Amino acid sequence: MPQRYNSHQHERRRFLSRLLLGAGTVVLAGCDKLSHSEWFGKVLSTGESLTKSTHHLLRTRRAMAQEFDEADLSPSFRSNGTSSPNSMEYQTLAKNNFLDWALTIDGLVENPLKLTLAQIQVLPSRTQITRHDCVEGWSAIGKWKGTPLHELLALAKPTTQAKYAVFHCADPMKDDGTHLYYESIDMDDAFHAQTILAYQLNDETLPIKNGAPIRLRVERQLGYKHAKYIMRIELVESFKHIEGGKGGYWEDAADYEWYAGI
Ligand SMILES: Nc1nc2c(c(=O)[nH]1)N[C@H]1C(S)=C(S)[C@@H](COP(=O)(O)O)O[C@H]1N2
Ligand SMILES: [Mo]
Repeated sequence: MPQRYNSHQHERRRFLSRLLLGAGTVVLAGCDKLSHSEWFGKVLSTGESLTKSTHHLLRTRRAMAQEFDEADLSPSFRSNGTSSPNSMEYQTLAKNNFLDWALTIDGLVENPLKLTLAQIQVLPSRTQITRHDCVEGWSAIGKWKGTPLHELLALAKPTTQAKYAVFHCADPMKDDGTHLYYESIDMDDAFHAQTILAYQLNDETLPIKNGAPIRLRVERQLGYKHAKYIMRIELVESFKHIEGGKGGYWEDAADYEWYAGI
C-alpha cells in the first residue's frame, strides 16, 4: 500500500518539524554561537536525524514525560493501525477473554518466562495519564495502568549482552498472515519508570481496539513505538536478524526513525 505509507510519512515529517521548531527555540536561547538561520538551515538539510541529538541536549534519557490530570483526558481514545488482529490464534484467545494468553519473555535472559495476564496483574502497577502523539497528526490523552517493564525484567534477568527489547505482536500486517507487527526499544527505555505493559485504559480493561490484552506504553516515544497485542518480548543484542532488520514494522516498511523519542 505505497499510498498509505506516503501520506503517513508526510504527516510524520510535518509532525517532527513542529517538534523540532519547538525544541529549536529552547536550544537557541542557550546557544549564541549559531545564528538562527544557520541553526534552522542545519535542521532543514539534515532533517530527522537531528531529533535525537537535539533532544539529548534538552533532557536525559531518564527524564519523565509530562503527566496530566483526569480533567485533561480525551473524551475517547481512538484506535489506529490494527483494531483487531486478523489471526485465528488471536481471535481464539480473545473469545476466551485472554485466559489462555501468556506473555513469553525470552532471548538474552537468564530466566525465560511465560506469564499469564493474572500473573502479570499481581505484580506492582503504575498508573499514568499521558499524551499519545501519532505521526499521522493526531494526539490523545489517556490514563494507562500496567506493570512497569522493569518489574518483568527483574524476574527474567537480562544478560549483560542484552541491548534491546523486541516486542512481537499478534497482528499480521499482510493479508497472507505474514509480517507480524513488531517494535523494539533500548535498555534505557526498557527500564524507564514510565515504560509499562498496560492492561487498562481509562479505568477499564484495555479494549481490543487499543491492544488487548497488553500493549506497551513508552511515553517519551512517538505512537508507532507503543506496540499493541504483545505476545512475546525478546531480549537481543541486535535486531538485524529480525524481519527487515530495522527494529520495527514501520522502520522496515516506510523508513521511520527507529529512535522516535521526544
Ligand atoms: N501491534 C500493533 N501495534 C501498534 C500499531 C499496530 O498497527 N499494531 N499501530 C501503532 C500506531 S501507528 C499507533 S499511533 C498506536 C495507536 O494506538 P491506539 O490504537 O491505542 O490509538 O499503536 C501503535 N502500535
Ligand atoms: Mo501512529
